[in-house]
This record gives sequence, C-alpha cells and structure tokens, in this order.
Amino acid sequence: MKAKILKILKEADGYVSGQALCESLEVSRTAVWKVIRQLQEDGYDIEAVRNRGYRLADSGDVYTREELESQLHTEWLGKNLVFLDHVDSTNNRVKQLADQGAPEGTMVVAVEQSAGKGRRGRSWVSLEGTGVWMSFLLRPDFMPEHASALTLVAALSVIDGICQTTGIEGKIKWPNDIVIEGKKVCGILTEMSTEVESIHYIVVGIGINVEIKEFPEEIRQTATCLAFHVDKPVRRAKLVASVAESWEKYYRKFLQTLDMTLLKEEYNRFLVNLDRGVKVLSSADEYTGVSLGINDQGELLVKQEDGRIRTVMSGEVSVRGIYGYI
Ligand code: BT5
Repeated sequence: MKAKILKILKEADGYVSGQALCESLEVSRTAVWKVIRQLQEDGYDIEAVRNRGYRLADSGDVYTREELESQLHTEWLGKNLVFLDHVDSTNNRVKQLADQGAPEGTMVVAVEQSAGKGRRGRSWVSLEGTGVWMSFLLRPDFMPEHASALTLVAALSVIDGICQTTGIEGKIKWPNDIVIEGKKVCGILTEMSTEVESIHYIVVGIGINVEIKEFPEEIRQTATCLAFHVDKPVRRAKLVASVAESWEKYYRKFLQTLDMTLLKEEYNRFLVNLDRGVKVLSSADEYTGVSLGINDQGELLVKQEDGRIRTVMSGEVSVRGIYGYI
C-alpha cells in the first residue's frame, strides 16, 4: 500500500484528497494516514492540508526500497530487488543468492557495507548513507573469455547514470575507475563463478561515492564524491535507477558482438588517460608509453617510445599516470 500511495502522490498534479486515496485503495482514512506518517518518516516531504488532502512537495534523497522501485524503469535488471540497510558486501550477498538459484537481474542495494571489497583483496570504504553500493547478477551463456569486458560496460553505464542524475561528466580510468577532476568517485568489481568452459554466473558490483563528509586518511588524496561537484542534493535512488537503465542499454550492445566493438568509440571518448603518458605495472614487467585507448576486446593499447604497441589486459596489471594515480 505504501508503494501505491507513493505512486499516486507522485503522479498527482497538486493535492490528492484523503477520500480519493481511501476509495482507490479501498481502505479507511486511518489506514491512509498511517501510511502517510510512515512516508514522512522515510523522509518524504508530504504536506497535509485540511479540506484539500495530501501533496508530495519533494522526495529529496529518500533511499528506500519503495523509492527505488518507483524510480526504476528497467526491463529486467533489478526486477528482483533486495534492499538492505546493512550488509557485509553486496557482491557477497548476490553470490549467496546466485547459489540459491536467484534469477538473472537480481540486484542487491545496501545503505551500508561493513566489508566492501575492491579488487585483489583490497577493501572499499562504504560507510552508512555516503554512497551507492549495488551489485547485480548475470547468468550469460557466452564463454568466460568475454566476461572481462563487462567491467568496461559497467563503467560506461556509471558515466551515463551519473550524467543523467547530476549533469556531471565523469571520466574513465581504465579499466574500472570513474574519476572526476582526477579523483576516484567510483570503483567496479566484477566477479565470476565458472564451470568447465562455461559461466555459472557473474556478479557486477558498483560503488559510487555520493556524499562523504570526511574521507578516511587512506583515500583522502585520491577519492572524491559527487556532492563536491554539484549544488543540488544527489538522489541515490535516481542514481541507482539511471545506472541500471544505462546498463541494459550498453549490455544489449555488448551482447551483439560479445566484445567492445560497438562501445569502443564511446568508451575511448571518456578515457581520462587517452593520448597521455601511462606507466604499466605488472608482476613481470614495468614500462611507460602513451595510452591509445581500448581495442575491440577492451584491452588497453599502449605505444612505447620505440613505437611498439603493446596490449594490456585488465586483471593482470595496474595502469597509472607517469607521476601518480592518473
Ligand atoms: C575497486 O577496486 O575500485 C572496486 C570497488 C567496488 C566496490 C563495490 S561497492 C558494491 C560492491 N560490493 C562490494 O563489496 N564491492 C563492490 P580497486 O580497483 O581494487 O580499488 C580499491 C582501492 O580504491 C582501495 O585500495 C583504496 O585505495 C581505494 N578506495 C577504497 N574505498 C574507496 C572509496 N570509497 N572511494 C574511492 N577510493 C576508494
């Protein structure tokens, strides 16, 4: 009933009378009033005026399951939605659900993660209410070698989602960071469970810093959040919904070729280190060169001083600016 009342108030142009709500939901006035109170407690600014009824003034940054559902206009992603106040890691929770047979598109969104994960055992700072921590499940029938490009597909979705929600144009630091003015605002962690020659499932996890008042010491120099770059409040529900909608759009293109052929140009347009000096660090090797952008497979092309072009595969290396993070 909460979701229904919310929908009616959102779609209404002005006040909706208590009587009209009672009639369309076939419940008592007291029942309506109780739900209005709950919505106000969730953070909705609902005006109640005698003889006129209720009006939703502003939904602010309300971050609840109902708000997210009312914003989410996807075909399949997030139709099975799990919204949690606390979790260790949304990626871990999606994996558990996958093991229990959850369908493709299952999405877990949390207000706080106590053990957010980065790549290779690193941790991801995800304090309560400071960002969007979301993960979703894919059950594709393509071969495992195509999966590494999905991190790049997710990066494009985040760029698009951030732009639609805030107007900010982020940049991509290949393969999995989104940066604004040289600082990291989002990280992506794609994990895969494989069977022989096939994918059991894939989890795509996305963390976006929305409003962090004080960054922990270890990321103070390199991290940023969206709120630093816009005047208006950032709505997390809208951000999740926009990223999810963009994911469907880009993933559909990815599925046509199972690589980045149709997305390469757009990806390279957002690449922060395109045509700039980069340092490639792997366990076996370290070299510098100029980044030429990605190829169809999503590998980064780096031109060395001697003119040789090397392809860098994600997962095995770290690419940095010559003098620092970018
Ligand atoms: C990543 O790893 O950037 C992937 C982060 C993925 C986080 C999401 S949140 C939802 C889902 N559930 C999870 O448990 N994880 C995913 P990596 O490239 O390894 O970068 C990790 C490094 O980024 C850390 O070692 C820190 O230096 C830095 N870092 C940690 N937290 C950060 C934050 N909130 N903002 C910016 N930088 C951060």
